[in-house]
Amino acid sequence: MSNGIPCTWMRGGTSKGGFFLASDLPSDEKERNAILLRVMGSPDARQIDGMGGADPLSSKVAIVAKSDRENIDIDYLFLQVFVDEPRVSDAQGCGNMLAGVGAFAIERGLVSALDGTTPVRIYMQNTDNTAIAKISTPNGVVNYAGDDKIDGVPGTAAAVPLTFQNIAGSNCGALLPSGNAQDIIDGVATTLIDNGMPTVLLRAQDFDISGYEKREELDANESLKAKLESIRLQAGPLMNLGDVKEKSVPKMTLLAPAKYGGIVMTRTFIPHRCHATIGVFCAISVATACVMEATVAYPLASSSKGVHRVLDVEHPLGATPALLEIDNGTVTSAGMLRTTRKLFEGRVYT
Ligand code: NQM
Repeated sequence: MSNGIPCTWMRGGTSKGGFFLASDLPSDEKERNAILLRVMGSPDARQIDGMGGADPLSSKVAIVAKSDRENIDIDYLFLQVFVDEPRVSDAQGCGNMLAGVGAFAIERGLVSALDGTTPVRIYMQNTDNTAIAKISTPNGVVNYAGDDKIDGVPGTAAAVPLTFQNIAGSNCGALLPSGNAQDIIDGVATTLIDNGMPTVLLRAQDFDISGYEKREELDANESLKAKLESIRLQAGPLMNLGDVKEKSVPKMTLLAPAKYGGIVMTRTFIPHRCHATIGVFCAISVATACVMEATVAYPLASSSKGVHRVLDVEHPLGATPALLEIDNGTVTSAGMLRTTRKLFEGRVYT
């Protein structure tokens, strides 16, 4: 590996990380993970000896390959490289990094671009689900510039609309994996849900916080984090995830009434640090719970109506709009608008 590995650094949604062709990395998982730890500079809280940004949201990897599945263009494997632990996990997907995958695949010649917009059909290996990303490709060339804005990212860029089907139970096997809309854990009412991301929903008020605190304030609240971790470790087996001590799922989302006209306010631990915004699939899971009557989210959520709903899931830096299609009270498909930006292309040295 002394000649380096071809790699593109991209922002995908509100996250950022390294995008690799699968063919440029070893197929042996242990060998691959050792390389990715070196690439990011983990384990080290500052990731000073690597490309990682000392934050779980900028210590992410997308591995992309041409797919041989029917009606699918590319396979996408997401890996979370832990910042201060020597661990690489494929236990979750990532809808933010997903926003960069289509553009990367076109630029690296895995998908032929159309003139205008190119739909890229993506198989998400982590969850065995598919997504369609629509990439702006005027004259058959990827265009990153545009007028769309997502909260948590300065400026504007070209929209990357993402759509998903059948993501209920993506990791847990069922939308409500415990079979209940509410479970009491450590005396606290929770909703355990997976509509794309295993998520534990909790009422902020049950932890004597408002749910409107800043990310830094929550990250410094050790007693809150200890309570959340105790609940998380018990929720793992109830969500069919087994022992989650060393996993980045389930995510822990604290809810409060919306403050800016959205559906609900959130603060999400992923799972040990508070997210700067909220993940794509996590927002979809939260929005889904907001329209299900028996969940802990429902009484806190603003009301919403219709078959096609845009539910603004509020977070520390604004809101993430989850697009839900609802048939007879059941969420049948979901979508989200993201943007992406290519930051750097070259070789990364290990
Ligand atoms: O939920 C962070 C992110 C994510 C995941 C995390 C994500 C999703 O914002 O789909 O995008 O929850 O670890 O990148």
